[in-house]
Amino acid sequence: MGDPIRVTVLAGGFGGARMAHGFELLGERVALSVIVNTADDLELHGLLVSPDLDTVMYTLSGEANDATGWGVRDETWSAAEMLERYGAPTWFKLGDRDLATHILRTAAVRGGGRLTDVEARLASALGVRAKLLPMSDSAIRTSVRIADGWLDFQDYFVRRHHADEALELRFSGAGDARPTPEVARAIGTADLIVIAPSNPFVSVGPILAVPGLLTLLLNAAAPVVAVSPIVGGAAVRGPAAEMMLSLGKQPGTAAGVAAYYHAAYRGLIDILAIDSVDAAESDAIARTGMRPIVTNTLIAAPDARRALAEELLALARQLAHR
Ligand code: FO1
Repeated sequence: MGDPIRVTVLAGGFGGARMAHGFELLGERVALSVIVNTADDLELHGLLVSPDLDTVMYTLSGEANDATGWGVRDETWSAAEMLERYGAPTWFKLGDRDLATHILRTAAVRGGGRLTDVEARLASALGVRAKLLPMSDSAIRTSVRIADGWLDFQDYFVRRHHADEALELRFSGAGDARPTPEVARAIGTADLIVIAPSNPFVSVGPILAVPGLLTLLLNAAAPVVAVSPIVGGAAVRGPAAEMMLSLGKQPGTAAGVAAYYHAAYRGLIDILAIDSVDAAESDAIARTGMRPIVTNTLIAAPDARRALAEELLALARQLAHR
């Protein structure tokens, strides 16, 4: 059994967590780092909530609520019911078990700790093997401009059910942010870098907007494989296809994903994994300079997640002539 393959996944919430879980399921064969978007984060009832970090952590620990795609399974809502009685906002639901995460994260960060350090403590307490790495330890927050003005991300995404057309994005705080040393190391030492099937605009975009992070990726020795978040003209979940039109100015298709990533991050992506239903788009994708691989990218079931991870691992070995 050779050394573990060092895999670094860039992930948002839903699709990103599932892709990362596929690699976590490969156990000792993989030394996994997951660089997670933190621009969805919000403060609620005085607590710091990091939805994508928590979705990845719960998914990798096997405790995710797969039905909702966020939070913990077998959750109870006593605290939320009490908050409701007090007239506190409850449009963004925090379950009782989930609250424990926010309480400890908030205490650690308010006490001067780094988000990276508290995430490491929480994740290892839940038995997660992977290194869960916030893209940056300083606050970056996504805002979305819709027809009648700017919205905080969760207002757009949850309160208004991402029903508004997204006309522009802003990542406030990005200018002052830097990749953490752990993020830089995870990119610099990787044998394989995977851009998960997350929303290219509001999940992958903020990660690549951290000053210096894109340069680290462009200079990395490892091949960069992206997995299309759009399958058959639609996102598995969320507004990625609609945003591909309104923000990416590309068709909401797998080929549109390739064209957008090529235009926005030229030279970053070596390989784009698309689903079998989009096989006909391979030539259009190849014309962007990315090598298309056609496989099953619908990874709702753990077996499918592991199979896709296996396939990308085999690809990494091939590319590295291991
Ligand atoms: N999404 C919802 O649609 N409704 C919610 O009430 C909600 C609560 C929530 C609590 C914790 C958490 O980690 C995620 C939560 N999400 C909820 C999902 C969240 O908006 C998304 O996971 C990301 O922000 C987008 O990837």
